Amino acid sequence: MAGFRAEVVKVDIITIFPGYFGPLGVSLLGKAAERGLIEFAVHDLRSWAHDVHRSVDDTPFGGGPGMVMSPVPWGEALDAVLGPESPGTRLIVPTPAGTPFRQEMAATYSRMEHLVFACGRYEGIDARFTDDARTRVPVDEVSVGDYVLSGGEPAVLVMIDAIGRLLPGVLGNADSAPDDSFGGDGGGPMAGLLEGPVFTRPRVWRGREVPEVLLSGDHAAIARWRRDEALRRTAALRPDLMAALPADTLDEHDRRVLAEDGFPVPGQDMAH
Ligand code: JFH
Repeated sequence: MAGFRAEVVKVDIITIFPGYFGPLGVSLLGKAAERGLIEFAVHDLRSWAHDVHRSVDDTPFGGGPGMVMSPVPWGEALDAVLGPESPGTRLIVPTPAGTPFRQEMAATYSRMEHLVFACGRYEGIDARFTDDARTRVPVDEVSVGDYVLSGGEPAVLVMIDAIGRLLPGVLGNADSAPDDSFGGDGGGPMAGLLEGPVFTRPRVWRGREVPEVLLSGDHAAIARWRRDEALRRTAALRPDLMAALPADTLDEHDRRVLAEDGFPVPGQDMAH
């Protein structure tokens, strides 16, 4: 399976708010769908409801606030969108109690041929739905951040955006987002760091000048400056990312930049 890429990624989305996914027809993803690189199908969960009111929720066993989504329509909806055999298929269920969604997961998903997103509402979906689904397809319960949304829909838009821009041909690039290998989300020299500031014309705007080094044409000096800025910003805003850097990621220059700005230097003995 290594190096395999489907020529088109099929994306099924199950939701009680199909209208929420209008944005998939716009911008980068809309263009990608027009060009046949990605195929979206949005399904109304209520079409698998059984009563006249097309209800999909019920009161929680054990008590507590709100309502819980019934596994009954969810099970039938999944049956309908899953093919007979499904290697290369993944069911992704947004939840505030899931694995944090990260760039590497976006990259993994961008290499799959079939993604199914299950958007819950209310207090979530009856847990037996994912338990049952796992017997047929790999299931990821995923969180897009430590805050509580009103449902899975905005999380799915976020994930599909991150996945979509990694598909070959979706950005202006011939290959998949090659510039990312020089940024924080690839395997390049800036891996694991936040990006520093970026600039364009005019060279002076409201009295603010673009940093001289960026006009110098000295590519080594520019790369060094960008790394310094990335290090400073990451140390200031994301101590968790600094702590996660592999020990051999920081060279002597990096350590001096951090120490000069008064930031803790990872892996350095602070005792003396
Ligand atoms: C979703 C909702 C659970 C219960 C204490 C904290 C939460 C409201 C489906 C993802 C991220 C979501 C998300 C994803 C799917 C659903 C609303 C769920 C609770 C107990 C309240 C329903 C939320 N990253 N954030 N939110 N909800 N409480």
